[in-house]
Amino acid sequence: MNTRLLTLSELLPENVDAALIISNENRRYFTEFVSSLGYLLVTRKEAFLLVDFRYGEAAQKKAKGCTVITFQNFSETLQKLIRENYLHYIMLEGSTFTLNEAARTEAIINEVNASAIKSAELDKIISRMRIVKTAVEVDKIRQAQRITEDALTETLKLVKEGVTERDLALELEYKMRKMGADGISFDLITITGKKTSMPHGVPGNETVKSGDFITFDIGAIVDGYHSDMTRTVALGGVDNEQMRVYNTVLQAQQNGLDAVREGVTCGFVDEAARSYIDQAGFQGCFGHSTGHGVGLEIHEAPAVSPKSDFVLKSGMVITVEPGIYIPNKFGVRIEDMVVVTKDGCINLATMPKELIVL
Ligand SMILES: [Mn+2]
Repeated sequence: MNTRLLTLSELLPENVDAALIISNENRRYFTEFVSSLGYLLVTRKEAFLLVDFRYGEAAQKKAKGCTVITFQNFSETLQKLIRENYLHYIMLEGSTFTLNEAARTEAIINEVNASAIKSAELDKIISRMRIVKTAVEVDKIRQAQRITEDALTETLKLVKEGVTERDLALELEYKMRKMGADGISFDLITITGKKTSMPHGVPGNETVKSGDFITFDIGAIVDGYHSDMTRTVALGGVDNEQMRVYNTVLQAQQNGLDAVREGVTCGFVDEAARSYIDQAGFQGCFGHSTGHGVGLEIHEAPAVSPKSDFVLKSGMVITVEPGIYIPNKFGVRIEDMVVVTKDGCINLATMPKELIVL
């Protein structure tokens, strides 16, 4: 077993003999092998990666720290492993098995007189491991962030009256992939005008117009690791109200960033950003959390949400992304991704945040 698998096997609760993992991200995290289907069985002594024929050869070559088994029949293979390794209690991942998969897997396990434990415990154990990033992981996130920024810098040159939101999203994706990204972190958000009041608006055929805000909430993936950044820019110019909202979000975001350090709660960071927005008279206009963890998934622990008592630790990667959204008018969001340190944070985003007017 490799270090991560050993750690997991040591963290298994006393009454548990093995963990059965099916999440793509978790299989990748523990074995470094990428596939869209597979099962990772981790006992106290050994780890087995079960894949079908499509992945057999590649898994033999690339999977780390585990014995690769290419199965013809998953049920028979799992039951054989349960008997040979004297497994009685097997924990399933609570958040990735569908109801159908859990029922089917439990039936397979029960047939050989073993029990499936269905709870959130295994997910919590793995989340606690993944939440603190190694230097290697941070480096991948940083590379993804570099690509995101370079692609946005290039794409901003194309912003002019008449360009559609869809075109901006496509240009960004093309550039990110050209620059070496595995893909995009999520469906890119490139929205303009009134649509910017919808935090997760979907790019359509609307065109960029002078006097409008344009929100870019974008990210790339490098070696499985995501980046996440939001910038709001304007075309032509902005009025006083737009400027006031922009500067309020900018200061709230700075207050959020200033609050980040090891030992503070996520609720403290959220409050630092949120209270500034509320005090500026925009109560009710910031209806989402201040941020979230980023890694092998675009949204992972910790949630930087109101009143959260979760305590930040060095090496966690989180976003700080407050916004103000005024329905039927416009919205502004500014988002950076940071690594938590002992006395503050390292901002992985280097792109300017003063309002860019194109
Ligand atoms: Mn985000």
